[in-house]
Amino acid sequence: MALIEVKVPDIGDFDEVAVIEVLVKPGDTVKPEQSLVTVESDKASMEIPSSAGGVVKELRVQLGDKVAEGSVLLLLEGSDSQAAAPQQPAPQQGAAPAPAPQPADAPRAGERAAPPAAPASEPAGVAGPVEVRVPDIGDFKDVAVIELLVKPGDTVKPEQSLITVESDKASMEIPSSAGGTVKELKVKLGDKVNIGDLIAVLEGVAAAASPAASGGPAAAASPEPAPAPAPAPDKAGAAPAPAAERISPTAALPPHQPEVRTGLPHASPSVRKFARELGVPLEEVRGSGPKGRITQEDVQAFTKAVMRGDASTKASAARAPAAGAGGEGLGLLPWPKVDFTKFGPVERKEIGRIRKISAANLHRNWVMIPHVTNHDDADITELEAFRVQLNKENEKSGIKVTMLAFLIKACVAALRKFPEFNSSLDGEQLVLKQYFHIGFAADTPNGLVVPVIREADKKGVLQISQEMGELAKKARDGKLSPAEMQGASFTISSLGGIGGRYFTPIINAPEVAILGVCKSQTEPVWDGKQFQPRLMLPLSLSWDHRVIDGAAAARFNAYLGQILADFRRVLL
Ligand code: CAO
Repeated sequence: MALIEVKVPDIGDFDEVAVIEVLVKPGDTVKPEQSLVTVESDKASMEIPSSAGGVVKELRVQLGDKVAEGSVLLLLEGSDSQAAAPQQPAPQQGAAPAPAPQPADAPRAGERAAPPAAPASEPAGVAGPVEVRVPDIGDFKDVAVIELLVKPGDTVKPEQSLITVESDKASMEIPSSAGGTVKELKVKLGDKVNIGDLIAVLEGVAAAASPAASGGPAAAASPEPAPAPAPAPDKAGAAPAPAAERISPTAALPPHQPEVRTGLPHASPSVRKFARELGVPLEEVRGSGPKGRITQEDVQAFTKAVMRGDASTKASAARAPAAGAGGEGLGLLPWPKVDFTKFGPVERKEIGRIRKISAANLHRNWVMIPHVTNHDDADITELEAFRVQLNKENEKSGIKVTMLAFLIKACVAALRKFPEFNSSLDGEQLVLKQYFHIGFAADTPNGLVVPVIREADKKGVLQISQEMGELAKKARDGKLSPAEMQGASFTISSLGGIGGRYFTPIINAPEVAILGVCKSQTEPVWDGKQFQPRLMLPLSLSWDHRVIDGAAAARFNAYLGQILADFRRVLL
């Protein structure tokens, strides 16, 4: 199957227009005439249809790209049956003129094409009242005035939009054919206008931007509208191609019925441009205009609401957890793309399923929870002696008690005393849990998992040790059930068997705190008279500052230290 390059057809004198919407993606099947992208100049937006049918193989443009006639939009794998007539080259200066736009070429639903300014009724350069009329707007009859963009007294420039009109299929801004001061507006909201209708009277006209002023066809002096759309001058001020040589984006294609497209937000090009400048997603703005049309005031109101915190955009709500891919969502630089092979040999490995899941969760938690970590030390000299003694006594039972089992019990006591550490945030409410299910982070060959000891408050250290051993084995064998990893109200992450001093554990949402533990060491501790060798356990408590304050965290750690120093306090 042949690959077809779909290019931007002749879009009149709109050169270098920005791509503001990409309506298809690789893999999509498109029909001939189906819109592929929306482009926009500062006056109009229009959809560029496909010249053929087929499957999109590769997109050659992205949002924000500037395109002009002939730019390749995408590669299509077409089938003969789907391929439309190949796009004709756009007529060149001096080539045989293409027919003037026919009804089938009128803007399609969703297109918002700005017609060229109608010639002013006074020659360019003549000061005095000038009548600005509705230019040729194709086959649009009786279109409603839905926006007045100027008022009497305003100074307008040639080509500045005066009003927006709308049919049931498209909206367009009508530009001024001259510059000057608006003396009188001859239309009001809701009026129905047609080609040649008077829109405004300008005075103090200094220069006209009609085709006549630009050296275009000599129709300027005529108060009658031009017989066919005459292009506005291009940015460089060069004479535009004669009207008869301009074709609409769809003119190179077989005639088609206008199709109604409901996906685009209902707004004029100037409002779209305004929204884009502010970064406002128009599809999330409620339009207060006729037929739900979005006005500039709607965009302003939306922006104010977001700034006040009364509303958020879908993108901003979704952004934080999703930002891992690039960082652009948080306004950060994109993640560096480096060809590491330039610096030495490398091997690429797929990231495992568990690591992917835990990475996404950890990232969300780190980004969304304002973490603070308090570090402290607990004197576990006596507790460790007891633990060693216990293990000796229980040697035959096969149950090995580690410090973690004591820590679970000690944490339950601290959670009872400081209930906000055993809670979750739910909107405006704090959910205080009356159960004590303690998760513990387990390192497995496949990545990090967090099995849960349920109702740790009702279990003794030996039972907790036994369950922990079983759950840790299941975790390493990849046999933990989802239920065995759910429902924790607080988590402990122990690196005690490995080493290190302190670290910042990431809170396991929707919990609000997590205790990190590192390897205990014998340290000289001053008892008021002399240094004593004491076994000190480093504790790192991370807590959610939306729920917990620093003083409470310091008290929690201090209390935990007291319990670990004298475990009889658990009974109190
Ligand atoms: N200080 C000194 N020694 C400690 C200790 C501490 N705080 N905690 C445990 N130890 C000792 C144990 O007593 C044991 O010693 P022996 O082999 O001499 O008996 C040894 O370290 C190994 O203990 P363990 O790690 O097997 O047992 P545990 O109950 O302490 O931990 C488990 C179990 C599953 C939590 C652990 O194996 C594990 O996976 N830890 C890693 C958790 C993790 O990855 N956390 C980071 C999360 S953030 O990425």
